Amino acid sequence: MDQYNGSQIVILKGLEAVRKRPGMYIGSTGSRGLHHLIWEILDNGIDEHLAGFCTQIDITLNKDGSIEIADNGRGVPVDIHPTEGIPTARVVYTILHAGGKFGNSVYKVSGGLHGVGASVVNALSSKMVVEVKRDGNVYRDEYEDGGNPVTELVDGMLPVVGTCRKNDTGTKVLFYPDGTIFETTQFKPEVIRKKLKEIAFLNKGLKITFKDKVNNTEKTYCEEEGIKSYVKYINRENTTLHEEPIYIEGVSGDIEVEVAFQYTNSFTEQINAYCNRINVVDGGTLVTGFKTALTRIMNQYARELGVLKDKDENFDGKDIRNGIVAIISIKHPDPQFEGQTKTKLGNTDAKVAVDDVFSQQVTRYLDKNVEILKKILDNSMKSYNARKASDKARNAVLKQLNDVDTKSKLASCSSKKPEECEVYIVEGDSAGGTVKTARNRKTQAVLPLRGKILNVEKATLDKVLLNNEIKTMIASFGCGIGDEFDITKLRYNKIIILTDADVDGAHISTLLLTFFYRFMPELIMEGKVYRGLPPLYKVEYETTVKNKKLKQSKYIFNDFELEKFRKQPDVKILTMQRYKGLGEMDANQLWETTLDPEQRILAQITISDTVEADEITTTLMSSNVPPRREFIMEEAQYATLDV
Ligand code: 28F
Repeated sequence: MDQYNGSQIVILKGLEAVRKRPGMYIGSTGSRGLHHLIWEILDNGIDEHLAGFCTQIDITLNKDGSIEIADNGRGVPVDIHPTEGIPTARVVYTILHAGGKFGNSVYKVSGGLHGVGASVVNALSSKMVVEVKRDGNVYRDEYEDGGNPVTELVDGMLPVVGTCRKNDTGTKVLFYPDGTIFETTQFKPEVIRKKLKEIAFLNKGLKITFKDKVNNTEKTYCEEEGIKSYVKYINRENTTLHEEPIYIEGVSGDIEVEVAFQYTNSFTEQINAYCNRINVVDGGTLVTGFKTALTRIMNQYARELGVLKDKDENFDGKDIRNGIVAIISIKHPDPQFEGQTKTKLGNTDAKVAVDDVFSQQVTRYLDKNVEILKKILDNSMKSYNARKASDKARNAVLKQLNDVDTKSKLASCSSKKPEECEVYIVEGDSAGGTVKTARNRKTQAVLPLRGKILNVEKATLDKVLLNNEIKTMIASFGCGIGDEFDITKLRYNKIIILTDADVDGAHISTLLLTFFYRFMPELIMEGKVYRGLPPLYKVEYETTVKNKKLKQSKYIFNDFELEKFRKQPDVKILTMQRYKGLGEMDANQLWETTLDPEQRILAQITISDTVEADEITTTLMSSNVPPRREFIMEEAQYATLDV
């Protein structure tokens, strides 16, 4: 390659680093990481929209597995880059962190916090083609095997492969994810559709068309009402207290603020916050600004209207947000993202700006719409009263917890050292019985669960506390629940969920995980929760070792493993037993496969980033069953194996 000069070598070294440690750049090489490639390229088109130059983005999933993304923005510049000496477009696609996202003033506000750049996508693609329409020309550049340019430059410029009208501009990127890097290269249309929907809500007026050539479908996403439609969409199956979401927009200093919210009759609050279109899952200053303003304003109204009589009486912020669904979206010229996962906004001026814009506009709206105001205050009053009542009830139940008789159900272990103790939560009394026989009595406790535990998704804490299975669990763990939760008091180092590998088992573990996630999230955060993986098969087989035929047996944990085993040369399967449930194993088999710390397989339940956690809970909270099952199956992918 004639352009393979010194700087090109440096460039390829950069991309090489991406190929060596893809996880560092896109999180994983699984399905999530794969889709990240699309989001990266998409982000650049959205940035061009944010800058005011792009109205339409087309995404095509091709039959050959490639993805094509095209926008009608200005087109990536193709001039010779002043310092790199090659076309700017090639710089963008081959130099790590190029693209003008960090500290570059090309884009006033950039959505690309996570945007590690188009070059990363190139590095992880077996082939990539970029086409730029600018100044009436169509320019093209092509790369292979992780970003190696294969297009010969003409007088240092990208070749012109066609012409177009002068005002017809844009960027088109086609790429094939590299099958030697990703565990799967199959894009999931439903994942893409879900993301495009969110993008459409957050980018009012942007038209995004998704063409799925594999399934022959096409859909255009465009939300003229932006985040207001987002709130409507979230509440599409909820009972709302007022017809239309309240929508507020304005500017304070150089910060643009948009808020949409609507009350429902549920007992939860959901506030999704975005800064420059980035979902700040941990909230931060923009959420604080919204909450402070809402609480202050509603308490003022409550007093004015005589809803609150006593001068010193106030609604709690929680009362006022009871049942609220809100989207906050701001645009900030210099966002500071904080926290371990960089998902919390730190700028103090964002708090002031949201408070400022929100309080001005919302009072104007509520002064005119007193009916709605009254409904909100009435709702706050209900929550206020319920909270007072349930505080009492909860304290009573919490006190009672100390007296819960765990003996009748829990088979405890003799050791009192939490670091060596584990508790198996087992589906059903009969399997529970076998586990009790098989276990190591010193360190392994067993808690059989009879039937299904309460579905906690919509229940309040005091309801949850009335459920016997749950009460026993809390009492056995010893660390309390909710606000009173104290992980240092946990009696076990591992909590191991053991269910049959069928749908019922999956459902039970979903319910358990929902319960942990909602009321004892630290258990999961601290990596205390595991799922035991009992084997599916036991095979007896014949194999040849040093010219001698040997009979051996082996446990196999899934169908994939079985297929692999079958294909092995030199192995002749003699008998095969399929375990339909834990109940079919005797104590010895159960010990060998599922209990013995030396041999068992445990999947640690991890919620590594809060985004995932949030999505999972939402999925879990939805009332249709299929997505939940999918969660259980999918989630095993993320689980780390600890053999
Ligand atoms: C399918 C994905 O990537 N669209 C893009 C632009 C437009 C400009 C640009 C992109 C300039 C200095 C890098 C054009 N004219 N869609 C896309 N559209 N990048 S990516 O500039 C890149 C920066 O360093 C653009 C004037 N300014 C910017």
